[in-house]
Amino acid sequence: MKVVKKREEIKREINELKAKGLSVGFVPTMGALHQGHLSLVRRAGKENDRVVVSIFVNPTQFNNAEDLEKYPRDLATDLNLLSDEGCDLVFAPEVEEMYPDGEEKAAYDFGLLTGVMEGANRPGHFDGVATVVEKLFEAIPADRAYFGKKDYQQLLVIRSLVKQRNIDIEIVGCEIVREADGLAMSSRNRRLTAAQRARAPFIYSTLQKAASLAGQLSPVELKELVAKEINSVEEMELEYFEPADADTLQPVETFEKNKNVMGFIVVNLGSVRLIDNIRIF
Ligand code: PAJ
Repeated sequence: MKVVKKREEIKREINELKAKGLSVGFVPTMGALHQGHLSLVRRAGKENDRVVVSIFVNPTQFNNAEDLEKYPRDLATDLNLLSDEGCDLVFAPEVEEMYPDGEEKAAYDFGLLTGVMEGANRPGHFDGVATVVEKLFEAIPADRAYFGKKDYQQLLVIRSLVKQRNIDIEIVGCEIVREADGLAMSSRNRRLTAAQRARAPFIYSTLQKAASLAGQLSPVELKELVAKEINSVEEMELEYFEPADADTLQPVETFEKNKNVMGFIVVNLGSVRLIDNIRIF
């Protein structure tokens, strides 16, 4: 497994593979890797001749200085995990390599997609994500790129980005990987205390409960129920629970037969911000 730090060098490596007729799968990450990330790496390995993973904690997508500072970083362990998975290339640039002219983000227009949820609650977040992903796609002209449905809104934003900018890469959405107790795997889970970790599975069990009651209860009633349940747990504070259309992400006012509805949730557990979602209708 080769570890590369410069954009020019990774681009050369990828272009050499493609010149040999080999397909390349790309998994962008911010490191602190867990089985969720590794499931994307495995899928990329099944569907492509070579796999490249990027590890870069992107400063421009954090709208909270403390979250950026406390974001877990463990490159040595990450490299061991990737090597065990048979990853071929790792791109692990420094901030200055990705942002030689300062940490600036481009302005994008994703329409209604970014007017809700993470777009509304984390101003500038998706401009930061799109900025870095566009730079990564430029440096890593892979055939396919793999994204998790845990960050479902991000997945739709990236699909919109490649369409708008005519980027020739297939975007593959991958299922959420959970701990045995249902908690969605996340790099941020490492920051939970033992007591918080023990409470955290309640987020997913509440989502499952919401899914089982959707239709019987209206979206407004479901939101009230989820807020009451989550806020009753020590140190848990609901940031949002939104029943929304799976394609447009716009909030739904009713459940209707021919409309796919997902429930999107963010919970602050102590100072750790946890995100999850489930198909509810
Ligand atoms: P990061 O949070 O490290 O996630 C990297 C990829 O792993 C994302 O596509 C995310 O959805 C996926 N992922 C994380 N946890 C998962 C889980 N439990 N199951 C399935 N997939 C999971 O998302 C980012 O980094 C950044 O925003 C990035 C796209 C790299 C741009 O900086």
